Amino acid sequence: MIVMSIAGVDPSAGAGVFADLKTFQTIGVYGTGIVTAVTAQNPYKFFSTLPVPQNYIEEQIDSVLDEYNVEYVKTGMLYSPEIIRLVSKKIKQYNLKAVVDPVMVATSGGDLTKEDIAKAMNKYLLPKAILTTPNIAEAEKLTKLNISSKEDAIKASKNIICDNIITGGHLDGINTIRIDGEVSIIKQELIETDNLHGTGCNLSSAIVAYLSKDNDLNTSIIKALDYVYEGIKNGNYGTLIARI
Ligand code: PXL
Repeated sequence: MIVMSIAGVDPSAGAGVFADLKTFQTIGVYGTGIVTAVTAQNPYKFFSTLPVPQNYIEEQIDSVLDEYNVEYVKTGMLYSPEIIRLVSKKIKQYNLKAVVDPVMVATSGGDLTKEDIAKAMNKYLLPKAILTTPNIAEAEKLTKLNISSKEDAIKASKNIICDNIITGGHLDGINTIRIDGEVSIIKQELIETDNLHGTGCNLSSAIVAYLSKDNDLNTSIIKALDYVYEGIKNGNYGTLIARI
């Protein structure tokens, strides 16, 4: 049971590859981490981003997969359309089952993407994904629809290219899930907290960890929602005021 995160590094470790590795470890799978970009940030302030050259992202992926047998992978911060293209090429090459967290805007307002990357996500990555996990803002960018109600979220969920969960931290805790064309809703109580930095990252890595432990997609999503919810309650994340 070896899984992989392909994402950016947040040195304060509430989000990004470091956070993913902690989640993999906690759920009991062995995690590997491919770094697409290094950031300088803490939960309160985003300083800067240094993207890793494409050929070196590729070399990291090849070096791990040369030795390790990985079935499930999550992608997080990919930064540019070029990196999105590269990562989708590697997913195809190694026949990986990918959960895509379509990271676009940092909750702290930082530079997580070079430009509008929704187009590249839709064109290259989502057609190869087994699931994508946008929050409301990301789902709006992927679909070009406004989402301000449950009905809007259902419509957007049906419009996204692959199976998806639109997380409901900005929609009264209403998570909209579409698996094999079937839409379902899981409503969670919102918790009053300032510990939400990285919750999106941890949700997608938890889904991958549960999938790798032989849970089906629906069960993996439910378990991952519980895992993140408990983490928020226990204050496991960074301390930025935000919602997944
Ligand atoms: O949660 C989005 C995200 C993803 N990846 C990295 C981040 C953040 C948010 O800060 O830093 C590396």
